[in-house]
Amino acid sequence: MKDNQHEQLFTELTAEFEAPAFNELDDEFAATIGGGANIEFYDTNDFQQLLGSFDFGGKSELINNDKISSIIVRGGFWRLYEDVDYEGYAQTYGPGSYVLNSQLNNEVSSFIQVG
Ligand SMILES: [Ca+2]
Repeated sequence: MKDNQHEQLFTELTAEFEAPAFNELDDEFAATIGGGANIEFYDTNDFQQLLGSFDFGGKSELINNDKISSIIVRGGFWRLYEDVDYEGYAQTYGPGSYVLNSQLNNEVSSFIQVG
């Protein structure tokens, strides 16, 4: 990579970091840089390994099935389900930071915004 290309990439990343996160529903990995979305999913229980983030909507079958261990909610209310298609054990989360309980830790397969 030439230096000018590197610089352009850095500029783009900086711009993305400063902009409000807004992600396509089918692109769970688009927002691994930046943060600030309404909900963020993390692989670890300490909010360190970002799996994906969303500003609205939901997914009936997560790409990161059975991986989520902690979440940060900045806006709205979100319901996380143990099974795909919004079935099985579920829990609703409002704004805050949460380590998932043993029934959802590494078990979440779908989620949807409910408020
Ligand atoms: Ca995990």
